[in-house]
Amino acid sequence: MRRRLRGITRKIDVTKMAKDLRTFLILVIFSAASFGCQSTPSTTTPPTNAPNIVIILADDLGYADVGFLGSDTVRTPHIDKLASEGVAFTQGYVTASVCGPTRAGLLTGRYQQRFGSEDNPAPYKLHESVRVGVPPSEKLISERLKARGYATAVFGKWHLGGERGDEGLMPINRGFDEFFGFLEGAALYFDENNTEEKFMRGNALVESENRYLTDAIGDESLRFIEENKDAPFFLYLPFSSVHAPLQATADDLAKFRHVKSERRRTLLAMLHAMDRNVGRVLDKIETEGLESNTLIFFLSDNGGQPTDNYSYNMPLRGTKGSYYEGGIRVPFAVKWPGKVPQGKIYTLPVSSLDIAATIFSAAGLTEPTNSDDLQIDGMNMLEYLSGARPELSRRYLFWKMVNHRAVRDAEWKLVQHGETKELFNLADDPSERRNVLDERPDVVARLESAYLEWDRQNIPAQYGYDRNVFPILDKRTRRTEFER
Ligand SMILES: [Ca+2]
Repeated sequence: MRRRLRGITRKIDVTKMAKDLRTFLILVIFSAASFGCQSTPSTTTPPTNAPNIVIILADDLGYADVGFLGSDTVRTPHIDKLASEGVAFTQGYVTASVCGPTRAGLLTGRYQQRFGSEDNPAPYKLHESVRVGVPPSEKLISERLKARGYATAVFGKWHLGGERGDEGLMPINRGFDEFFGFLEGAALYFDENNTEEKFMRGNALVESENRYLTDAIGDESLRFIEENKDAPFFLYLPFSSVHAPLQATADDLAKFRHVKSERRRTLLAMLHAMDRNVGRVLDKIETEGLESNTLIFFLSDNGGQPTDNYSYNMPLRGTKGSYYEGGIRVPFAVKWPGKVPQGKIYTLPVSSLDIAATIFSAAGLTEPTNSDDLQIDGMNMLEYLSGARPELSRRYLFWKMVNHRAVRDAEWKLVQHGETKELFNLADDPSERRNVLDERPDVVARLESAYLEWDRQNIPAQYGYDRNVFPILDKRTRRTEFER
């Protein structure tokens, strides 16, 4: 299997970059404050007609690299079909510019800074008692839906804790009935003998895996849907594609022979493989007659990194790891026939935090009749997509990691990288070319005030890579504790 891997060059094809986005769907606008929701008590009986829920998460897929946002070089027909049959967001944001914290926010529906999961799971932590990952005191979507009677599965990349052997933070102990994939931030796409000791099923390492990882995630998904088609299910699909390492099958590479840059060619082949498997999942849902009762989200966890995985973010400025738009604004779409509009392009800013809020509403967890406050930060898409929540235009969105921070409202965005502050008018300047910090001190003061009010509800980051900030080495070691 490894013999099929191809090498790649380091040259960026700038001409192709320029051509990549045929059109840029214009951005605009707005924001509103977070809010809390109430839920009914947990029950093991799902409500009548409880919808199936699918979250498809791409990894490091940049804003420029889907067909539905205008690219004519990628081949993403199935992802594009999903977007065309639902709502495509032109200003869809994630809560972080790197993998782990975005996932922590996504699966809790809360800003990850609320519970200290501000950085990727890392070897250093603040206190001896810290567990590196999303703390068990936070309830994940999977935990809430499982308590509601859903069948639950995650296939792909976890990156929410447990990678050094803390079993309590692994998927199987976080509300998922099934897990196939890996716990870390990246893995080989071909590793037939599991030499990295990353591929797992449940809580155990697998002996061998001869499938290309992206195809294996698709296979597992089809089996899971087949086995659970008669009960509501929650299927979380965090594909590792198109995160490095750049590895594709010979068949997929052959479809992009015309692309000069070998690295860009490999990226496109990896993306095409993910799209093919998205198509398999969508087809399975359709052929089983589940389409009208299945709520599906697609998004990327952060922007592309053109010098690493060769995924592009044009015309946005910045890359993965940055709070410029290219790091945090991502391809994002939702589909639920009859419940969300079909073929709509939505141009107001929305957040990955809204996914949990929408799911809890769809699954009947948000009736205002009980004391279990979900304490989520997102907004229910079903309300704002129907026009029932006009306050979306007054929303603020926030970002924070180490000494980087950002806040945006309807029109403006304040970015702070270290000591450097910049103000951009995103309505006029979506590519963030003109810093107008000195021209609008009134806007700067308002955004800073909103940020500080938000940050007062956060706790210090609990783990990270900087030993000066996080003095305790996480002594856990992985693997040896695992059964094989
Ligand atoms: Ca990522």
